[in-house]
This record gives sequence, C-alpha cells and structure tokens, in this order.
Amino acid sequence: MEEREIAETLERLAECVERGKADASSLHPVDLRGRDGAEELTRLLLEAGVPPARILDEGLIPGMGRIGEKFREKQVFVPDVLLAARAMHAAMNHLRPFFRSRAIVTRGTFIIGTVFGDLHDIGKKLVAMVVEGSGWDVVDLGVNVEPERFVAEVRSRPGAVVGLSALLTTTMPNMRTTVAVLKETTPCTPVIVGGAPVTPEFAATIGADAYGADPYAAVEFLHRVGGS
Ligand code: B1M
Repeated sequence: MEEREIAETLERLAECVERGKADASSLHPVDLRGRDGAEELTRLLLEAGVPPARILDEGLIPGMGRIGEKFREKQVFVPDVLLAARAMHAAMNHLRPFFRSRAIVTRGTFIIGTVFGDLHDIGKKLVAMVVEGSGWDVVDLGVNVEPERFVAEVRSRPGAVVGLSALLTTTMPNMRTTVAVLKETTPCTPVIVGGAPVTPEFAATIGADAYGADPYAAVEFLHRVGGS
C-alpha cells in the first residue's frame, strides 16, 4: 500500500468510527452500506504493515475525538456514541494484542467500575470504550465493585487512574465510601466520578478529584493527570 492509500484508509477508518460503521455487514449508516467498516479497514492496515500505534493515533483517536465534539455540541446523542464505540471496539479487537505485547505504549491505565450495590453498566462501559479508544489501557472491573477491589487493582497497577460510576441515588453514599477508602489507602490515585445522579458539587464534597459529565470529560481528565 502506498503512503497516499494508507492516509486515505486511515481517514476512512476515522470516518467509520465517527459514524458508527463497525464492519461491512453493518446496516448503519445507510450511505456506507456494503462498504468496509472499522473492522476490515483495521485488518487491511495491519496487513499492509502500518504500525498499530499509527492506526490508533491517526484512525481511531481522531474518529472518537470528532464524535466527542459533536456529542458536546449536542449534534449527536448517546445512541450515536454507542455506535461509534461499537465501531471502535471492532477495530480495537485487532489492536488489543499489540497493547498486551507492549508493541503500543499506552498513555496509562484507567481502572473503572460501578460502585457496590449498583448494577448499571451501560454508561460505564461507554466511558471505558471511549477511554480505550483514546489510547488508554482500560481495566473494567464491572458492576457492584467493592472498595477493596479497587484498592487491590490500584496496588497491582501503580500510577493508574480510577473512575467510579453510580446511577442510583441510593448508591451515591457507596461512591463516597469508595473514594474515602481509595484516598486513605492510595492517596496519590486520581479519582474521577460520574453517572446520572452525580454532580460536580457532590464529587467535590466526597473528595473526588473530578466529575465527568460524559466519557469525553473522563478523557480530558485523564489527559490532564497523565498516568502510569
Ligand atoms: Co435502573 N434506574 N434500576 N436499571 N435504569 C435508573 C437509573 C432510574 C433513573 C430509572 C427511573 O426510575 N426513572 C432509577 C434510579 C432512580 C434514582 O436512583 N433516583 C433506576 C432504578 C430505581 C433501578 C432499580 C432500583 C429498579 C428496581 O429494581 N426497582 C434497579 C437497581 C438495580 C441495581 O443497580 N442494584 C434498576 C435496574 C436496572 C436494569 C438492570 C433493568 C437496567 C440496567 C442494565 C445495565 O446497565 N446493564 C436499568 C436501566 C437500563 C436504567 C435506565 C433506564 C437507563 C440507564 C442507562 O443505561 N442510561 C435508567 C433511567 C434513565 O436513565 N432513563 C435507570 C444510558 C447511559 C449511557 O447513561 O449511565 O447516565 P448513564 O451514563 C452517561 C453519563 O452519566 C456518563 O457517561 C454516560 C454517557 O454520557 N457517565 C460517566 C456514567 N458513568 C460515568 C463515569 C465517569 C464519567 C462519566 O467517570 C468515571
């Protein structure tokens, strides 16, 4: 593949992520039906010898960045972001082995989970996928996560940043407990909290370092604090 063709394919990949075209069989968006999606284009680029880090930096990250800006400007909504995250995931399935082998140096580690007592995970998964697509190694602990589990993960991944999600007013106190335990046991760990009932004021009251209204706020915070 010549350089011009590589650059065009990377741009097509960015467009597939932005517009939520996961693979050739995806029916959405209508004008891209029957065309290669993020899955095929990533495979094509890897087969052409394009470094995985370049695919991430010039394909996936710009695509996620553009949908993020549109989401912020309310030009698109949660379903569009979910489709974009799905497309990004289809590409990441091919890149993940390189992350694991350290052929790609990630920006740091982000440990995320829904606090104990809370089983909601759609928003949390979305945050995890967007953060992963922004070049971070993501450890998703799932739902109903006890504070001690977060602490254990942080200890095994020094320098990691933690993200907590809660969707119930009744589990907001559990978010407070989790932040308190983290700050007591691993005081240097930056913690961001989010979820529908969470507010910036609540985040400040419980001692979290930041409040994330959406996945892109989490990415901004992560880029600000750096990572391992
Ligand atoms: Co539940 N539920 N639910 N539920 N549920 C809500 C949250 C509720 C508002 C519905 C209602 O009454 N109108 C209500 C909470 C009321 C309250 O607390 N005041 C509620 C309730 C009461 C319950 C149960 C108690 C119901 C019952 O059993 N009686 C029960 C609790 C179970 C438990 O957790 N222990 C329950 C169960 C469930 C299901 C299992 C059926 C299902 C969850 C499935 C799943 O997640 N796998 C479910 C669902 C789907 C919802 C609604 C309908 C949708 C939530 C959602 O996924 N939103 C919800 C009502 C609603 O919101 N319309 C509701 C989409 C998602 C993309 O948004 O999670 O906010 P969200 O994430 C956003 C941002 O908040 C942000 O980014 C995302 C994208 O912008 N964000 C972060 C989230 N985490 C972040 C972390 C960050 C940064 C940003 O940094 C770390």
